[in-house]
Amino acid sequence: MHLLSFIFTILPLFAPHTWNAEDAIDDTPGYLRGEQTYEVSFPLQVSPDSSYLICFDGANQEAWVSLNGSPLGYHAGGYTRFYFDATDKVCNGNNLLSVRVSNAYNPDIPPLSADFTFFGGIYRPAYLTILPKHHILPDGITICTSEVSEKSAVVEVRTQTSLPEDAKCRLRYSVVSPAGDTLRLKKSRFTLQQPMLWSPDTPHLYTMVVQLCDRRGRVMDEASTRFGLRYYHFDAQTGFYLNGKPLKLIGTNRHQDESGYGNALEDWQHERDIRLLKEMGGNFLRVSHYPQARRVMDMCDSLGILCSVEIPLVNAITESQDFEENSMRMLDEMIQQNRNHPCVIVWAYMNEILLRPPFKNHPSRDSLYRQHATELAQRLNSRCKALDPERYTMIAFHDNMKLYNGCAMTAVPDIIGMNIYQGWYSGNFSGLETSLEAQHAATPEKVLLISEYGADCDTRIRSAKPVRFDYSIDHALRFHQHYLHVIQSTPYIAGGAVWNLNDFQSEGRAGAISHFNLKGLTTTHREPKATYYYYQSMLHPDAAMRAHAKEQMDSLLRMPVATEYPICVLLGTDRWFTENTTGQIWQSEQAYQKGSHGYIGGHRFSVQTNHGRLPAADADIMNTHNDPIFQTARLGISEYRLDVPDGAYELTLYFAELQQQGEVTMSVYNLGSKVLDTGFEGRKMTICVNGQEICHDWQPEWNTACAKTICIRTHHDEGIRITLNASQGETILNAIKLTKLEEQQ
Ligand code: GCB
Repeated sequence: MHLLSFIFTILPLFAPHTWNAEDAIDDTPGYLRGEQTYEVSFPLQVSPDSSYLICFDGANQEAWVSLNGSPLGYHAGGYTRFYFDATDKVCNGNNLLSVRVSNAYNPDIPPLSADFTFFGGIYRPAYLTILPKHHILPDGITICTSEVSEKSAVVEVRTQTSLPEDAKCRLRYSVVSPAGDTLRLKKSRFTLQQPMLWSPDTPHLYTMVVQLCDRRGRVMDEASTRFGLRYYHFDAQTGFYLNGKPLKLIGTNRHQDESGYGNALEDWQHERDIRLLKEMGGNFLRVSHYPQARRVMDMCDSLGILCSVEIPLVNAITESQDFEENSMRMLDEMIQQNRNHPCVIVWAYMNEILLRPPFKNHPSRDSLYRQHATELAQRLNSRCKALDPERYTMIAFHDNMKLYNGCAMTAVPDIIGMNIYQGWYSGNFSGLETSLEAQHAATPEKVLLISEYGADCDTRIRSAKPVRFDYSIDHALRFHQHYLHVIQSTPYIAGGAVWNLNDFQSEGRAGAISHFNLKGLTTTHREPKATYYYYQSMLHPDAAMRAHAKEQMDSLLRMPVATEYPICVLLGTDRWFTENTTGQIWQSEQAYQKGSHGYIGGHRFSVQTNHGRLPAADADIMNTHNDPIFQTARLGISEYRLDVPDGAYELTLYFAELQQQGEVTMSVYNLGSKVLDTGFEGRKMTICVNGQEICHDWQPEWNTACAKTICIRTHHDEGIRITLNASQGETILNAIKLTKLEEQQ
């Protein structure tokens, strides 16, 4: 970073912005993936002694930049910084900068597909940097630390400047220690005695200041970078060691978005997230699936969070030269821009790369594709090692390890990252141990780290009988209790990273809150869930904080109590639901018993998938934010009876058709992929309340919330009887609400 002084000016050009903040969470499927143009004009007094750089911290995912009508450059890839030297294009007076940005699918630019929204825009700050004519390049100081121990550390500085290599200039170096002492250095390679080591408990940071001087020793430019000194290694049998001591890596992954902002976050939001992780007691962040804002990495340095950082090769590759070149360039940029951060210990370059192989149904072509993917992994791995021999490398694999062992891809990186969702997408919790043991047996010499694990959880949903895909806090908590225990007690597991720190946007998802992946330990607005407090109660170094976290968790886990009135019931489920706008509690269904209320007859709706049944519809229900009221139902129900005292009532029946006719392809996030014939041929039903017909031969609309309200006066202890009769198919009822009306005196 350039030092703030008379020789350096920054002029903001664009604040973080995305054009998908709203359309990626609305009820209409899809979001704009195409081109938009940004323009800004700015005045300048051009000096011949200055250089003018137009800098972008991130634009997703292709940017064509021009200044005053002439092209400045093009950049592909949405997650790294880039800049263009505009010195010969700026003019005195008004300058017009125009940036065409596209987030359209491009087969040559990763990611091709992934479970997150590909927000378009100049979503990180863009600015004009005015530097001296001869200067140190942005991100131009590289610090290499080797041979670090308690006694000494060898540090080497490399500096890239705007001058030709043979130019007659001098570089001067000085180091400011964490204690604030300045040490002037004669050479770019030097040894520090008794270094103050960096660790999660003592995140000591040094600052390297580099001056670019002319032949007479006059300073032409000055820049600095922070760095830290620590040593570490991974052991395939016993895990991770930092500064000679064992340390289980426990933390989360993180996505860079928030509802209402898309991915155009400000620094305070990045800071808040890393603080949340630290306060939880985490010591590890998998910066996934792409390099993130500078502030994220700075915070990890300052707070002592160890990191892996990766480029966005997710789910699949394209076997083209351009795809490979773009991947390599992303890798170069990631390493160049992040390597001075002492928090970074691992570079990663692929995630679940064989999840969506394009030639699945052509075995010979498929095996060529896998071979190509493995070769690409080898080339990316070699590149990491060539650029930065200090760090470890990792690939995150999905839990079908035979596939990756089979094509020798697991042999490529130093660390095998395993993304495991046993007890969510498949099987049950103990599948975790089975997967780990199998992989440890298959590759005993390899370091294993659980790079992802998590369960979706909507803070509004509770269940006394939790099951996977019910989105309840209760299921998620059990999931995390099991996984954390296994991670902590398995010596050969170097650590684990929860998927995810925060709920994040994934436009194609449908669930309790559609367009979001709900595996966060916090909500999209970063309110901690009970699962967050669980980790804090287990990991925080301070006993009083652990006790406080336990109290917080217990208070969030108190079971809601049904209100006397209104009586609100979800049919076809064990879920309880609390509306967050009104606080209204909806209880789970119960069978009718005299003197109470409940259903008579029928069975629960559930969704048949390729991998078992889901307890609730995987649908984004239109016209409501309270989807869980509509996502379960009782089918074939003949009656709902409420033995209430005589009086005046308002009754609302809630409906949404959950079954589709004909062939349906389910979302892969809800265990689908194949086309299934539902066998459903529609329904027609007639509903009466105490004999009064409220609909005749009617079918609710598919996926659309609908409420039918009537007012009733009951006499002679008749109570309320809702009767449902089908003339075609089965009846359906999703939920009911009964409100007692105030009697007029
Ligand atoms: C994964 C992916 C991640 C998804 C996650 C999920 O394995 O790496 O991108 O978001 O699973 O929740 O399905």
